[in-house]
Amino acid sequence: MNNIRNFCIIAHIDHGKSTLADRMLEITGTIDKRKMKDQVLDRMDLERERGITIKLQPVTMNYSGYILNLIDTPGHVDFTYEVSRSLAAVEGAVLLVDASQGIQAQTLANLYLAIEQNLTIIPVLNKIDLPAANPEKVKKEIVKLLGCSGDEIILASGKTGAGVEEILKAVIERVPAPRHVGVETQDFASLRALIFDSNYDEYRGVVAYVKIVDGEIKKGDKISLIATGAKSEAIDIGIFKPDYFSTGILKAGEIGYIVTGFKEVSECRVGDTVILQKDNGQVTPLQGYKEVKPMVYAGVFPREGDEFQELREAISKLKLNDSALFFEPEQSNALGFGFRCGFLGLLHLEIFQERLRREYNLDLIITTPSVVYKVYKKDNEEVLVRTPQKLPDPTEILRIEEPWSSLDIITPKDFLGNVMQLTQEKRGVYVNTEYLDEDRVILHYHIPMSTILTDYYDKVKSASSGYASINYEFLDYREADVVKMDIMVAEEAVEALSIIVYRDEAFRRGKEIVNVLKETLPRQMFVIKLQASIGGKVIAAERISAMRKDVTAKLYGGDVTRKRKLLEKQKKGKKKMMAMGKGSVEIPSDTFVKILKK
Ligand SMILES: Nc1nc2c(ncn2[C@@H]2O[C@H](COP(=O)(O)OP(=O)(O)OP(=O)(O)O)[C@@H](O)[C@H]2O)c(=O)[nH]1
Ligand SMILES: [Mg+2]
Repeated sequence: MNNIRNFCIIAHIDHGKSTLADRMLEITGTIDKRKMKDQVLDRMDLERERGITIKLQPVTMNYSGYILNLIDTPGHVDFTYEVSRSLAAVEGAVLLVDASQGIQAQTLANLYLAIEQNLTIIPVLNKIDLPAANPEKVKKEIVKLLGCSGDEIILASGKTGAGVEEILKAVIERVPAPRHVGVETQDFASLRALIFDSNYDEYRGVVAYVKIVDGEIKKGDKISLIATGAKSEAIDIGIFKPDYFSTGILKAGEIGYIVTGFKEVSECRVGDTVILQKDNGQVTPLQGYKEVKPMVYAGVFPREGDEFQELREAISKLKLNDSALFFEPEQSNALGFGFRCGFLGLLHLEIFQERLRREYNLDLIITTPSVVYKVYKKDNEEVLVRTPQKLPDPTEILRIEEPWSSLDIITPKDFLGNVMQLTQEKRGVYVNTEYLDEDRVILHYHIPMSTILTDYYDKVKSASSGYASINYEFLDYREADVVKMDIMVAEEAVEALSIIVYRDEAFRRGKEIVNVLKETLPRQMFVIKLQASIGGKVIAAERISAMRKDVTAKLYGGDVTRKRKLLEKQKKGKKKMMAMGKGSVEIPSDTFVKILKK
């Protein structure tokens, strides 16, 4: 066990984690040269198309007599849960900082997560090949942040390969071998394996990604999970290369997978402990994970009404590979049976929708995303409102509270004014400022969660020419003056488009939404009225003009009567379609997110 080293690569988004992992895989000869491609650990098409990592990805490498288990992690704030689960499976973290950008908001957030887990941190200054790199300045930032000495920081480039061997050597020297908690004779101890991720594989079924903390597990062993009580047999066992590579055995300290043989996907949960059935009741569970709290909710309905069962199955399977996802069944008058789902942010929602479409061939209707409001009613009842439809009648409401978050913004001083003005406009409450170095600051604010989830992030980016970065987490609930706004298309309220808005922003938001609809809805044979209303009162309106099919084009010459007759017929047709109301107006799936981001 002394020759095992487990570590993650953590960093702010785009600071080069997956590219650095590429070089490590090459140096250690883990991946065949012919199979090598850029960011090879980004295994989903979606990750490759977007150029971002969405999923944690473990891989086992051999290097100068050591077994190195690396976990590549995402950098985007919506996928922080992937990072924290990875950190719980390892003893060290390589912290990358882009030498041209310096420390950013998720550098700090991910570093603090690693420190909480008592991990050994190896600071790396990455992308030193960039002409804009400023290693001396960034080095100072890191020294100040970590309180380490300058020589502990390794200078590297995932692009050229500079410094990469040095990082591997530092992992071996500085990161401790996986330590056993409890009994001295760990090799003979009872099996305890931490499930840090899972997946549904078409051929293998439910696969658990595990770190073996104590004992060992062999193919064919009878296993059980402590929390869910699920029992089964380990059908196959192996390591990540990064494809599944069967070894038939995993020992204390190692990271690998177990093909569980579970029939129900809900039996396998991240944070649970795998034990041998014979040890049932005799071993204590490993410390699991904090439940993640979704930041934003949306209704998810199949576009085809009869696909509810497929949707249920698909979401349950996807949940295995996306443990931050929350879902519960929901019924809507207009949309039928579906689910209310919780996400960590809008990108998470977008990825969820896209994965269901690609991996499960499901087309969805997603209602306008919303945070959770706490509604205190006059009859002393307190309700959590996750969807605008469930907001009680205004006459019943005493007050409403909304979630707030603590927000950290890292920005160059030059943009301080812009960023502060924007944040104030967005209802942010200033807390204080810290200096990162002579020309960069960390601003601390408190701000309503709903603001961040909408357009705040994009606006901060443009207010700072792209230089500022943000991180946020839930803080508390505070009173909010909000109302429900209905959106009518062709004079019928579209349930999926209702939204809860600040009363003093209702007019502006109403106008914005009908404009977005005007731009996104396809034209029809008839005029479509678009309206926003509050409590039945229209506050904004637009219309999409009719597409006029020229039915007379085929007619030759001046037969006026026939021409008139045809036009009459066309008019009638229009009426019919109008009567069908919104049933005939298709609303594209991405409209809902577009509205929120506007
Ligand atoms: N010049 C230079 N570019 C790099 C280097 N490492 C990565 N890049 C580029 O930076 C971009 C982001 O690289 P990734 O490896 O995907 O970054 P990441 O940290 O894995 O990103 P996320 O997983 O989405 O957080 C890509 O365009 C890379 O080609 C480097 O050392 N030098
Ligand atoms: Mg990546």
